[in-house]
Amino acid sequence: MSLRDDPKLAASMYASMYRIRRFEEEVFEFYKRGLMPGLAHLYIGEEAVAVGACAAIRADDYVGSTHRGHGHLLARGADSRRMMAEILGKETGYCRGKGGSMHIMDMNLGILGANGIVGGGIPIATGAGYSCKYRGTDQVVLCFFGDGAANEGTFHESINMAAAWDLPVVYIIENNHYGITVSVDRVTKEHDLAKRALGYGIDGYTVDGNDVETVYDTVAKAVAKARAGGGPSIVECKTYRQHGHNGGDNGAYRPEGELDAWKQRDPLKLFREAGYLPEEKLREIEESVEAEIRDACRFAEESPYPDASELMQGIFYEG
Ligand SMILES: Cc1ncc(C[n+]2csc(CCOP(=O)(O)OP(=O)(O)O)c2C)c(N)n1
Ligand SMILES: [Mg+2]
Repeated sequence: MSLRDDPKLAASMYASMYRIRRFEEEVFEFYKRGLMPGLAHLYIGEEAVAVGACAAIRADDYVGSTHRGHGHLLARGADSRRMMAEILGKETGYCRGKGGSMHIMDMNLGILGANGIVGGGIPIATGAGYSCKYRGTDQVVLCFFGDGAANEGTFHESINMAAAWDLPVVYIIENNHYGITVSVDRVTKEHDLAKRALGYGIDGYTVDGNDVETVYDTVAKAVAKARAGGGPSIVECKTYRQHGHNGGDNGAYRPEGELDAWKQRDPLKLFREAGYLPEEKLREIEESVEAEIRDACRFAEESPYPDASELMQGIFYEG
């Protein structure tokens, strides 16, 4: 499929990538002003992964996320106002301000939750895949996680089981080349992580994660297979974290020139250069997203914090 033939999809993908970019830039501003409790793990530079992948699934499918989850959630259609309010700890946020950046979830959107435990989302998404199969639906699960998480035990345990049971899960490795300050190349001898799929007897793809069209096409193929009962796949998206691990990390450990080289391949820049949409259309999208993000920031800042009396409410399941 070429995005050139589908300007509506191209426009929605660009809006989504631009929304994530602008949202994250504002999160960083709040962080620097001391208004955001916790850590700011920014998704800047990785937008094409979440947007390409989420465009390939249906409204009733599921998405599992990570500590770097804002982009996944926004790409899935989460409301930027409630997202920003949650990140600032406000009562109008997705979890009434008690989850914060790393625990946002919304089951109405099939979002199984961001997750502060590296690799923790992989078994949860696998369990959701088991649920789809057990219930006899044709739903699928997208499971996002990082190159660092791919070296956790949960990766092996989950994918081995999903493969053996043909569970409808697409495992998306966001290979942004770092786990905190550690380059993936230093801790992993085989740099194409999707090659591990061979060991599980499933399909594996290593793709350019900054090219939204390639991500979309590859994930769509894996989703179609999973939906038809063909079992899981691994899609490794090579991308780059343009900021430090979190807001307090200036990335001084990166080799000189690395960031600049990746900025030349920035996903939004690549989209613009590909010429999927005329320049006026891109500007129109940008203006509308700017207004949305301004509104989300204002909403979040003006919203109240939860009242102290509800401190212990909604913490444990009280079914
Ligand atoms: C089980 C566990 N171990 C360690 C950490 C600390 N930690 C937080 S993020 C991170 C790196 C994760 O790297 P990666 O999976 O590549 O994701 P990225 O941050 O690059 O998106 C680590 C080690 C944690 N949160 N959970
Ligand atoms: Mg990483």
